[in-house]
Amino acid sequence: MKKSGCTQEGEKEGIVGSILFFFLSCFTVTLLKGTGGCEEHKALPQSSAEWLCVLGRAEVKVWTCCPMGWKHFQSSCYYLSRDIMNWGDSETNCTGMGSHLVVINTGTEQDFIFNWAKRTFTSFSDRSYYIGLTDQAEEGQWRWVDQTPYNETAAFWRQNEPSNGNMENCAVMHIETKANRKNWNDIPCSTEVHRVCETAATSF
Ligand SMILES: *[C@@H]1O[C@H](CO)[C@@H](O)[C@H](O)[C@H]1NC(C)=O
Ligand SMILES: *[C@@H]1O[C@H](CO)[C@@H](O)[C@H](O)[C@H]1NC(C)=O
Ligand SMILES: [Ca+2]
Ligand SMILES: [Ca+2]
Repeated sequence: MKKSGCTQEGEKEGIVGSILFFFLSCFTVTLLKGTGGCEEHKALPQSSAEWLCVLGRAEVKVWTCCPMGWKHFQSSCYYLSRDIMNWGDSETNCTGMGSHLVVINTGTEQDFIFNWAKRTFTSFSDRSYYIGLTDQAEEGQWRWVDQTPYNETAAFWRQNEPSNGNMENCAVMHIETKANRKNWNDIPCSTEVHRVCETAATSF
């Protein structure tokens, strides 16, 4: 009952959006939904009660949704934290929100996150963000939290990083105005820094 109600609502919104799309080149709508809603939205963080949905180009007619406060890019939604935590707590916080620490699959994704964090960056102490990459299990064997195979040629380490063997087993993206896209650094996993979480955007 809940499920079909939601599907209908989704379709109705879609139709309204399609009609409005003829008048607006870019139309966004906020869908207000409670926790534990429709099955097709399971990928969204459970704690999120509000989602922001964007209608794709007219010929596609697909709604792509991210939780309120998250940023949509390609097929994912991203969360940039204001607070700081160690790497383990950062990953736990992301999984608690139905996501994981960001897994950077491409240079495009790397550039998007870097430029976004750089725009958000306000002080020198705010310059490190945990990503979902660690070699805690086995020194030198870098692993992504979602089991994506680590690809050396699609890694963006800063010059002379990763640097510190056993002492530094968790990766951050390091933001500085003069930094370029190669900005990863390995640091001690107990260090408290900001984090970037990623979850799949939901389309319907
Ligand atoms: C994650 O951290 C944010 C920011 O501190 C907090 O609002 C949220 O409740 C945390 N979520 C979980 C599941 O720990
Ligand atoms: C590794 O990354 C490079 C550069 O993006 C890409 O060309 C190559 O296909 C990737 N290899 C694998 C196994 O994914
Ligand atoms: Ca990714
Ligand atoms: Ca290092």
